[in-house]
Amino acid sequence: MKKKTLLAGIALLGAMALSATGCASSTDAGGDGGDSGGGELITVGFAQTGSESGWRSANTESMKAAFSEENGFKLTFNAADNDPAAQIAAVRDFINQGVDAIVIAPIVTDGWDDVLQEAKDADIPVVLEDRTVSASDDLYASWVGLDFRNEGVMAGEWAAENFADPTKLVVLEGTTGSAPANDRAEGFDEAIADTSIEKIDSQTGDFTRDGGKKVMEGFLQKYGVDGIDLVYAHNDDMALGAIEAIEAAGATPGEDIKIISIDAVKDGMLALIDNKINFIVECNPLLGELAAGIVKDVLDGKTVDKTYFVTDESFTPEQAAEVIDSRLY
Ligand code: GZL
Ligand code: ZN
Repeated sequence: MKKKTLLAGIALLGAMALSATGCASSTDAGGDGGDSGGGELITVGFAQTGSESGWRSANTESMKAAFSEENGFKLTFNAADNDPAAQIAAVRDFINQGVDAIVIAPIVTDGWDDVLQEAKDADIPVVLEDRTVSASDDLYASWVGLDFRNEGVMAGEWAAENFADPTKLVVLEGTTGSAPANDRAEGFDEAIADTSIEKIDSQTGDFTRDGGKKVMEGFLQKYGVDGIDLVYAHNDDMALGAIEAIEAAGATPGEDIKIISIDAVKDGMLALIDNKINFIVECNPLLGELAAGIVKDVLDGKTVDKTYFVTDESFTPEQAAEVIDSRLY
């Protein structure tokens, strides 16, 4: 930070000298001319996926609360509207701004090698939160996330225990190419491998309620209500969309067609208590505190682990009813 302040100061003096001679540079000198000159805030650029789901809103809230000025941060926030190219451009912006650290919730796993290398060359540490990337882990300081694969296993094991008879399964997949979509599918498939649950179709609903509804409408048209026994939704928002489609088809979600979902956001838990969803595996979005602590440790030169997993629980309707009033999201 010291080095950057000095450089910014020199740039500012240079620009002031230029403007004094009437040929002011068009660039915004230093960029922090408006800085109150107060304490040394850690400047962090946070590249969020977008605002695709209830889970994402809770995660953004948690991150903004943790990377606050009173906690010693100056946060620049970017939401990339689920567009991987826009998200990479936002990270490039952060590098050009010369922030002290960058935090990313990468929409998809691939395509990160170049920009992460640029951050490394610019001596700006990167911490991943929530999802992870396929790039080598020497290109980021740490990943604060969740064990998506285990979330899929927990969902699949519940299905295996509760569906002994031949069962027709359809899957509402998360964003194509994202770590949670890849890993939740893999974990679930492994857990149902030697059961009589047959996956007849699987399609992405992009983690959104509308996406889940549209895909489920397509499945219902293709197979009919009687042709589907079970839905595995990679997140609650898509499960809630599927519930709308099933009810519009005159069937009863949670009975005629059972639903398993992941996230355990408020709306999902309420549908679970209503028995419209039968089982939910939690995916904890409250990662802000942990991520902020790791950014500080990295900037203090401390050694940090490459991976920090936040634990997930799972809920039946009865368990959801017990905890609903005490949950933070
Ligand atoms: C998982 C997170 C996923 C959630 C979705 O940690 O990346 O993205 O499961 C969200 O609800 O959109
Ligand atoms: Zn998760």
